Amino acid sequence: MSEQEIKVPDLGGADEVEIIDVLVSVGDSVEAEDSILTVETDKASVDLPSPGAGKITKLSVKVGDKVKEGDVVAMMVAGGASDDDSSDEPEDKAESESGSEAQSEPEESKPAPKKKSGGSRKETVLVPPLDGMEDVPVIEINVAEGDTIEVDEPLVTVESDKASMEIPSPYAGKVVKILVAEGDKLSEGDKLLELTVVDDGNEEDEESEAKSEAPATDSSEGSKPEPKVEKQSQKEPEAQSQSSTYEPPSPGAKVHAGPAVRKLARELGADMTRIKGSGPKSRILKDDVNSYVKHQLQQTQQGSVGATSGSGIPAVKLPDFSKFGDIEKEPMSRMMAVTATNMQRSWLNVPHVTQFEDADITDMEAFRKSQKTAGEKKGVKMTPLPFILKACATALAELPQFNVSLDLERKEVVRKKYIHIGIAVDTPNGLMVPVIRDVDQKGLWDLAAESAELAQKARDKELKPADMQGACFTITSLGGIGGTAFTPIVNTPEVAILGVSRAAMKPVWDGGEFQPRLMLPLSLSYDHRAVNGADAARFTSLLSQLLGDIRTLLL
Ligand code: CAO
Repeated sequence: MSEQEIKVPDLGGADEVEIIDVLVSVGDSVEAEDSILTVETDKASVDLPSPGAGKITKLSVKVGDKVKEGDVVAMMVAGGASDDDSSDEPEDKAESESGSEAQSEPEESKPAPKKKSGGSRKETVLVPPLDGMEDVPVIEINVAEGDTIEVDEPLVTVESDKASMEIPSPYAGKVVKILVAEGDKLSEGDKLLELTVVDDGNEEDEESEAKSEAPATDSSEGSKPEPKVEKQSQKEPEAQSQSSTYEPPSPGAKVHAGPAVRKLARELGADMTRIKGSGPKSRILKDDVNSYVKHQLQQTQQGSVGATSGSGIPAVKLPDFSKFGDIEKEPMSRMMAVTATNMQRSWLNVPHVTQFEDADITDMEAFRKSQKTAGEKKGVKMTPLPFILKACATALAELPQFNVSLDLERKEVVRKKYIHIGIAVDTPNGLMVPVIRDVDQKGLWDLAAESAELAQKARDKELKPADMQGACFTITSLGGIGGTAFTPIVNTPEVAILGVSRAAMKPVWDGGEFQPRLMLPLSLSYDHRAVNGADAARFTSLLSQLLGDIRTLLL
């Protein structure tokens, strides 16, 4: 097939333009109009398209070169890209390789066989011309002994003062021995590695193809493929945009990485501008990409404690606190980490609104105190909590829109016919929420005994997972500690939570004069998707009414 020149087309009046990106490599199959390279004029960057379908046989330019209309930038052999692809289909080669691997040793010393059936031979890959450079250090070895590789797969990366290049394999085959190490200095003709090359029965075609791809190749002396100058594909931003967990790349951020690493990052949808390179001059290596992706996955699974929240929200950046004074670091307890994840999940998922109300518990407190002796006999302490539990159970029964969970995936509201209420317990190990079942069916003494028992179990780390499951609603009482109001976070998938603050004597206008009344501050946070504001006000008013006259709890 005859070679065709790919020339710079009319540049819309621009004289000389700089190549900012080379989008193909020797050996790549392209379709008509596929972008070959990107140039930048004063006004815009422009992609130069391929004049037809075929295979790139030569690249005469690199990033940074200046070109003008009519300059030849590459050569190609015409032909349908898909047809071409089928001739070097990796699967075909892999198949023939596995079928002939056992024969590789006896075939090794023989000249390359001219036969249609598969066979194998050993090749030594040599360093190709390096743009006139010598003694260029190897900064990365991209393959390992035993790897099965494809034609054009990068073998090693070398880096000069000006550019980094990957030396591609002229053959498909298996890496037998790597003859260089990182840091070695290479010049044209140096031995790179030994390969067992598999013949797939189409050797003549393959040879002529290999020659056009790598003119210096000589199977008896070793091969000299064209090195690939580092390039960045156009498709990268597209791959990155697939993941909403990444911040947009910082404009102008310079990324140092070879094509194989860029390819890997593209395949994994990793934003290279966010990856820290561990190679020389902060060059990004394959391991860096893999570690970054692993880290991102872990954060997503843990509910986002890292670079982003999993909702595209940038993480809080921590300063070096030790600059300001002595510090000490300790790992988070498991409970703290789990609570953090749950809180953040609820906070990010639920549109929260908090409704405030005061309940006049003067009479309730008088009654509660009157029960002190009875409580001592029973060995149970009656605090305000059982009254609040009972009042909440009544309110949940009367306003069942609070006793639901939302299944947004199925667009369903799950209505619960039972009333189980969680109570937040402050323990030395963190917050725990044991659940009291069927609160509506239990008396005040039972509720007092059960809440005290569960709170003790929580503090003694004796709660079982089942003790903390199944709540419809949660009460978090800070009344024993203090405060006038707070905005609790809904314990999803419940849709509401009642915060209780410390009761205080307040002057309350009775229509004729101010009366000293013991007022209990209530803070009801709710999921505004499930509950509307009017219902929330009804709920807290009802609570206030029930606690204001506890006889109504019996009705
Ligand atoms: N106003 C005034 N006094 C109150 C009160 C209120 N709202 N609630 C309780 N008290 C009093 C009690 O009557 C008791 O006083 P006496 O000893 O004089 O009788 C004292 O405060 C201590 O009560 P308690 O806290 O031991 O008992 P409780 O039934 O009220 O609460 C429990 C039990 C488990 C809810 C509570 O101990 C607890 O852990 N609270 C913290 C919950 C929490 O951390 N929530 C935050 C979650 S979000 O971070």
